[in-house]
Amino acid sequence: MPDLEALKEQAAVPAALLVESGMRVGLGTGSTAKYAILELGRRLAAGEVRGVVGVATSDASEALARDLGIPVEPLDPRPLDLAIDGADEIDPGLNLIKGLGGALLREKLTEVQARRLVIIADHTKVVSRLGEKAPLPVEIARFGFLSTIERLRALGLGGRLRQPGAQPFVTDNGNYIFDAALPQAFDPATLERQVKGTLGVVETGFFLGMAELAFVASPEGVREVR
Ligand code: ABF
Repeated sequence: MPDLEALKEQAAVPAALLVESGMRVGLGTGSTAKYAILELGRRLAAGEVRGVVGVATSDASEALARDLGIPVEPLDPRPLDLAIDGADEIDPGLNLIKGLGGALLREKLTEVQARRLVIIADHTKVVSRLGEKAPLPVEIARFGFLSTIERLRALGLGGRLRQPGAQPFVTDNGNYIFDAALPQAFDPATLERQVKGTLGVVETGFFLGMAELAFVASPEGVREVR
């Protein structure tokens, strides 16, 4: 059994090495992105880079960055030089499913503004088609959420409201998440349009055509996927 924590760190470190002085960097969310933030904090503290500013994709990543002394600014309309984030699934064309960590809306808002989106992952995230292992997280408004779920089911999507305990999971934006089970065969771009066009849907976890590069770590080493 490979040590997944070690692999996450091995994927994250080369991505953090892409950060140069003066860059504005999108800081991802999740257990892999955490290692990129840690490495960036280390590089800033060591004086390897200066004047780097982070734009965080979650309250948790913002808190971690601030703890490490990385200045954090809110997202504004200026482009980001680079964003580094994890993913739940990566297909051969670098299309992604994200959002099992619950931060998909802020991630997409941030990463769409990045000149380069670099994904970091261990090898278990690589799939031959999206939906192979993970559901598609869909962020939906709380108001009328049962009606929204009915509309999603009418598109042929199975799945369930994310509810880890007695109450539904609530995102940083105050919304719920419907984890949609994807059909065997579908066109991601078409399904993205249909789901996004559904009343009550705020955003989906499809990140299609956004990533430029992925560092994928396996027991054999770190592979670059472009
Ligand atoms: C975020 O973290 C998400 O988009 C994705 O859901 C998740 C991956 O988390 P981990 O690296 O912990 O597997 O980037």
